[in-house]
Amino acid sequence: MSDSTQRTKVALVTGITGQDGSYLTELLLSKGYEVWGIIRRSSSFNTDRIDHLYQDPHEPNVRLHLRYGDLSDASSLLKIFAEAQPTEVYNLAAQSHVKVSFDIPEYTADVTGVGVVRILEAIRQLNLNTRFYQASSSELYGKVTETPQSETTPFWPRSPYACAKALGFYMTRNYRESYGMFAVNGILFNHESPRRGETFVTRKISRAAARISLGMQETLYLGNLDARRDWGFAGDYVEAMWRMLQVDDPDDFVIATGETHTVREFCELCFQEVGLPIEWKGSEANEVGLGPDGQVMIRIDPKYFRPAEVDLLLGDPSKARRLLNWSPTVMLDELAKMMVHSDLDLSKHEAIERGIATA
Ligand code: NAP
Ligand code: F7E
Repeated sequence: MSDSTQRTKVALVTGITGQDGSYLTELLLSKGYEVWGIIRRSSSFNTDRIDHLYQDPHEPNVRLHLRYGDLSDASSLLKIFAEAQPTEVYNLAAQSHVKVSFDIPEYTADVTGVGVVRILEAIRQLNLNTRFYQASSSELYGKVTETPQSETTPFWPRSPYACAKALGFYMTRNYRESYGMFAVNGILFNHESPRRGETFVTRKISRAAARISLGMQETLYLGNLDARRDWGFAGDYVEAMWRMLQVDDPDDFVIATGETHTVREFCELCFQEVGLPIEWKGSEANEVGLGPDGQVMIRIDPKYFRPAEVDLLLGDPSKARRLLNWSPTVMLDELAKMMVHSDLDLSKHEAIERGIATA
């Protein structure tokens, strides 16, 4: 394939309505790209995160185009890819919740795994001169065999989600090797933001800390407090995705902060930020997080435990630092503050709307 950097930049983003899709689209539009986004049909609006980027399709010089499609439907993908003629494709769409993947394993395998094959085939069959980014995940390391984890660490997936991502990872690499496609895997460790879905643990915690401090919620129920994650900021990580498609030689990269922290520590940071330092009492399923007046703010609910857990993730981003000149700008302290303050604003706004507070 010839060098796509010679042509007008046209990016196609799947999962554009998600956390990363929204930040990536902002970045690409700021760099002058024309962006095509695939949204899936839903019975209610699912475009909250990109509404601020909406452009009237009837206006001249529109640079954001949205089309309905689904990763489970090859025909919709072929049609949109043929219309957009992208020079860069970012596959961010997925059933991305690890715990949910145990409940809907077949659907997760289809969308998160086979969906990647459908995209690679669309690119191949249409003979598109494009560069392809696959959203691979640190969940691939699962039951880790070494720490920190790098591009050479073996995979040991621990959930249907991770197994589906393994298919996507190897298919991406295989199309690179088989057809000379510019196809890369970003092995991204957890990344969060005020736009993170509310059922992922960081957002669940920042939102609860805000609401408990405002008297809008009594208790936060969590699962495993001792899981360790390498959490970064989504805004930093979409920059790395873009950089991966600008290098001369396609390759796979770990993107991480190089620090690991427990869920428990993230709770402490968020509740401290709203003036409710936590005292932990008890153990295992009976452990509770008490507030300054002895009130129970956090309880354990075993329904949030996973059939198989990923205990420890810590990434080594040195290859990305060296070859992409990428490094994280936001570490955990600042990330927790950013998320809590955003959730305080949202919760205050909601309280005013519901008539339980005044402006
Ligand atoms: P997210 O917020 O859950 O967004 C997922 C996106 O995929 C949403 O736009 C969703 O649409 C879309 N989607 C789901 N099923 C689809 C289908 N069948 N067809 C088309 N679109 C579909 O995820 P994220 O945090 O932005 O993550 C982006 C990607 O990176 C995902 O592939 C995720 O697995 C991967 N990843 C994430 C992390 C992380 O820490 N965030 C780390 C490593 C890898 P709706 O808005 O309609 O639901
Ligand atoms: O869980 C523990 C849970 O759901 C983190 C996805 O973006 O990152 C994400 O996957 C940890 C786990 O993220 C609750 O057991 C405790 O150990 O926020 P999470 P995840 O599973 O790491 C990877 C890199 C991806 O690729 C995924 O797409 O927190 N935990 N209590 C809890 N988790 C949740 N969700 N809810 C709890 O109540």
